[in-house]
Amino acid sequence: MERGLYTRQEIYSQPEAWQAAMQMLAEQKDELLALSQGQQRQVLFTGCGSTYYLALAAAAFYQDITGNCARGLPASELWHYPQASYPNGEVLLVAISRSGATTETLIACKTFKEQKRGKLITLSCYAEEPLASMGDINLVFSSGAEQSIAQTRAFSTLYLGTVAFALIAAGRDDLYEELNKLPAVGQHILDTYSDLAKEIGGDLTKDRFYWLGSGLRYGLASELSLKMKEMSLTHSEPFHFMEFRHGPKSMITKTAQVIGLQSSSHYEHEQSVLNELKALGGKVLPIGEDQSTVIFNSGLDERIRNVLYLPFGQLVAFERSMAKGLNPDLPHNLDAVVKL
Ligand code: F1P
Repeated sequence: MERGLYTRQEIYSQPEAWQAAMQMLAEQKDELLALSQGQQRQVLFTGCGSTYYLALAAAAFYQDITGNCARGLPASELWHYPQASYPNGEVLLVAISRSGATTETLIACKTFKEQKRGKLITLSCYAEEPLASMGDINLVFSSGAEQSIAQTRAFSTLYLGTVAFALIAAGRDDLYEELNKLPAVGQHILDTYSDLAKEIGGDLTKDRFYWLGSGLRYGLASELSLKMKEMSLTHSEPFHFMEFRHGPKSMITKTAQVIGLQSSSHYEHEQSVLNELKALGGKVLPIGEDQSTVIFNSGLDERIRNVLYLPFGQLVAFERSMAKGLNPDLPHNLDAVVKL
């Protein structure tokens, strides 16, 4: 089997997977609307590994767009530390798992239901796995299903699902419709920047990667940093942009690569962090709507275009893995699902 075959296909087929997800969501929109019209003032998103980072990104988006309190927590925290995790009163739990079979996520959902804490929505990729029949609503994104161990297509497709759900809950039909434009822009990014991803990922003189993302993008920066670790066994860490000055910048060397998930709303502050790191000798690469190196040019609302940061970052991790002679489909020491 050719090295990286599955991961490559999964990364490049994301636009089609997103399109299929939007079609699937259209069929469940009324059901989601009915559930979100209850008193869902407190929402918890949960998952493990990639889907925990997804929970962080989804919670930030949900709170931003609905104004209701939302948090993202690892499923093991809900299971082991319920008192530190759950607020008082009714909660809407949104559980995310590519496999639908991760033990920690299943236990968190089971105890949530037994303790009658509120309603449960599940997002996963396999209808026949246990999670997909545990919720009050179960969303199955089969277009995100994957052969590889590290999540790429599954992550972005499930993330899009949480974004769509939040827009439904917020009654933002205008932004919901805009989501349909994402696949074409995603395709454009993949077509335009694959060589650059190969150049950045293939430069083995770099020995450390930092992914900067704030607000709605911190969970996404965390996921891209995880991709770098899983696929390419490289030292990699995520930070909020402004946090990087508060200590982590001491790690900047000539062999450091910083990738910034740049916003438009705080462009100046974020760019000044990148400029500072460049002056210290690091390599910087900003991704963003229009004033960056990797440019979306989407014309979409800033809050709904976040999924577009993912394909380029995933490609950098993939290319680094290939350049190191590793197989991105089969990360070191990892299983596709953690079953306890
Ligand atoms: C979550 C996950 C993956 C990770 C790993 C083990 O799985 O942590 O993110 O890459 O190989 O499982 P899931 O619950 O989303 O299926």
